[in-house]
Amino acid sequence: MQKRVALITGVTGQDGAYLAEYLLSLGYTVHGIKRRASSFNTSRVDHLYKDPHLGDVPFLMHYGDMTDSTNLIRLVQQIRPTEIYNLAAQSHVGVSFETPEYTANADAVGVLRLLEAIRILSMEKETRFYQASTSELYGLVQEIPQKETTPFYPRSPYGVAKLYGYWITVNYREAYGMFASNGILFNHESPMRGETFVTRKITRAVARIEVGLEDTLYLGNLEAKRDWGHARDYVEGMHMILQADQPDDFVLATGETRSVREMVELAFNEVGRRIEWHGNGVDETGVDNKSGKTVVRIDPMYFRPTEVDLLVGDASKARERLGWEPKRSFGQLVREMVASDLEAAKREVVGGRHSV
Ligand code: NDP
Ligand code: GDR
Repeated sequence: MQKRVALITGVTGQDGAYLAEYLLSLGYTVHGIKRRASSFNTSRVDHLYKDPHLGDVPFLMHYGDMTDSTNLIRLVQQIRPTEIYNLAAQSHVGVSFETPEYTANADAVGVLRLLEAIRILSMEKETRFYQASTSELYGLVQEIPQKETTPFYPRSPYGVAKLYGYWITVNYREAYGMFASNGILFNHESPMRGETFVTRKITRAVARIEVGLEDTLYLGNLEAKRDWGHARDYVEGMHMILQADQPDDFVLATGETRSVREMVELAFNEVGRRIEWHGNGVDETGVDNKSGKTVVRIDPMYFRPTEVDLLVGDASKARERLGWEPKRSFGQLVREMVASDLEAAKREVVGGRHSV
């Protein structure tokens, strides 16, 4: 059998790390692109990495950037991957309002650069391409639940950039016969989720409040509803999408939706605290029944100029054609995230950096 070689852009991110681990477990050689930073930024994949000086290692990392086509062409030429997973992106919706041009460069034109690299190198027939598309494409609610045929109406510079990424992937598939597929993934989380996304921000704050490192969790819109799954289930879906007989576009989702408010309540419940809500709008507060203290407050800074109110996905196509189904429940996800953050918070306390 032909050696399977994967190239993952965004390997240092949440999904990149889980996907690298999964593909290595299947016997792939995995190459990842990491960005140059002034400090170490590979903590999510350090456990997979072995010094290449030791000999033939299955996991290698290369410096690169989605904004540099010379770099992307050279890497694709050197690695000659059989599968490319394009996960690299400025992935924070809120931040995309602050850095719209950079977001478009990395998240939209970056996709084009990679597809062109495949084409310039005449690798259309040997390389399969996965594009990390998103439920943010649906944006303003047009249909519930959202599926592959639901019209798109993105609501942020991030969503608009990802819309280009989605369509350029479809276009290169149709124009050049490339095996290029979109995974339209609804939100997926884990203990490795970035600390500024709302689920991780909540579970981390719950843990730090519990051990006395912090007093208050500041949030924006509590009413937004999301379809939250577990990242481990979703990276397996990405791999399945590239193993299909034909390239195509697939929604991956749990089919359940919950508000940010419900997420807050559930996370605090994990440490035995029940939240009672008082007041309205930006003056609303969450008081915990254990301490009697206000532990949740609203900060208007976290509201977005345009919001996506409700996401809930229908993954029937992926279930029927790929046999994909999420295995982990929302309750399990929240429990795992709170437990992991609690362990980290306790280590910080024991480490003596804080007196509590
Ligand atoms: P993360 O933000 O955790 O990871 C993003 C990765 O992209 C990081 O490795 C980051 O590097 C890298 N990156 C950012 N900009 C560049 C650039 N210009 N050049 C090279 N690399 C870059 O995101 P997730 O793992 O959560 O998501 C993976 C992909 O899936 C993203 O494209 C995201 O938009 C998309 N997506 C995510 C969903 C989710 O719920 N998680 C749902 C649907 C889609 P660094 O570590 O240096 O910052
Ligand atoms: P999202 O995730 O925008 O859905 O994008 P995020 O966790 O950032 O927001 C979810 C919802 O929570 C509301 N919210 C807050 N969000 C953040 N980050 N911080 C807060 O303090 C806060 N308070 C309320 C938001 O307004 C929003 O409604 C994620 C990213 O991973 C994208 O890359 C991916 O494409 C989509 O999921 C699917």
